[in-house]
Amino acid sequence: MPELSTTEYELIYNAFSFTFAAMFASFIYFVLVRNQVAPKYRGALTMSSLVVAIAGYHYFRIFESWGSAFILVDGQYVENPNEFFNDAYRYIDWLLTVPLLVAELVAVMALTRKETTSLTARLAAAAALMVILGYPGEIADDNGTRALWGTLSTIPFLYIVYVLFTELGGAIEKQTGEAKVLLTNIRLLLLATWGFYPIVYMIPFISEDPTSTIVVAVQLGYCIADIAAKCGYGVMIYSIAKAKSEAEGYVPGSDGMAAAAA
Ligand SMILES: *C/C=C(C)/C=C/C=C(C)/C=C/C1=C(C)CCCC1(C)C
Repeated sequence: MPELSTTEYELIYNAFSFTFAAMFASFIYFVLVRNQVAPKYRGALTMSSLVVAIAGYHYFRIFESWGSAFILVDGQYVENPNEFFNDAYRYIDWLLTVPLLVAELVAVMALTRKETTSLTARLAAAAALMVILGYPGEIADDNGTRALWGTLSTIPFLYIVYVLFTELGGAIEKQTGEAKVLLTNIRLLLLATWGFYPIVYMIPFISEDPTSTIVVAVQLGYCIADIAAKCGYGVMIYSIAKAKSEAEGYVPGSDGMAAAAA
């Protein structure tokens, strides 16, 4: 780890703190709006809540790890010899949340059980493989190793994109009204936000020795991407579930009354 100026150190400190707050607030929101959608879409909302809960927990750990990985010496933050900044939290987080994110997209589409199982299994497996293959490159000291694992990780990534535009594309075409528009948009959001991660991953290729600017850019990049890909995406999943519920004539709160009347 290179030395960081107080501004650089604090920028990342605050970015982690903010991302934690965003995950925490999103969790409360997704839990509160869950009953606004028809029962068959609630599974997707539950997955959104799990994603931000898992990510919030990991951001808290990342935040703590950042806090203890540096010590202030003569106005500069230098690496603490007794603690290291643990990047593994981020990858463990992705390993759990990335498969859930693809699963919630499939869930909100309410396809047949067979289609749902097959799509979820393949997309979730590819997502997990992508994260596992990326990790050795992320922690590598040399850019050759980083490039090798990054390339391998791109293979399952491209598979996901392929499925999103072929099979899932076909299923989106069959949807109607507002839900169809929203589903087309969320697919673009997924592509844009997920596409941002490999770009951030490539920042260290700029130079052989990691400079403080590179460290800051990578951490900040991942924070922004995580907020968009988890909180923003979750809000869109909710909009889709809500639009589909309304189109199907669902009235929020009506299931409680139906149960009471029965
Ligand atoms: C909430 C976290 C999300 C949505 C994380 C997504 C991560 C990726 C799409 C990562 C992709 C990568 C590549 C395609 C190649 C380089 C290595 C990775 C793991 C950064």
